[in-house]
Amino acid sequence: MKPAMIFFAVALSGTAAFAQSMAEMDADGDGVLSMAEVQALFPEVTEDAFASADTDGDGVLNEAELTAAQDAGVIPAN
Ligand SMILES: [Ca+2]
Ligand SMILES: [Ca+2]
Repeated sequence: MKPAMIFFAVALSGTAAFAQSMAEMDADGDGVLSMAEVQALFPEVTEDAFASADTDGDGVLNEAELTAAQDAGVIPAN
């Protein structure tokens, strides 16, 4: 792949660093994070913290909820 094409691919994928972080945390690859997946990396995240991050209450964190929780400092960003 030519360098210009690699740049284009990275630009298309948006925030590459976040995508990698989500992929690393999502152990079963279903695109959302369960509390077990979050706690596997961040044992300090409590059930209450997870619940506050899970704004739609479906029991898992999607990308938007993860980003918001990391911005708010509820879940560590790395
Ligand atoms: Ca998952
Ligand atoms: Ca949720």
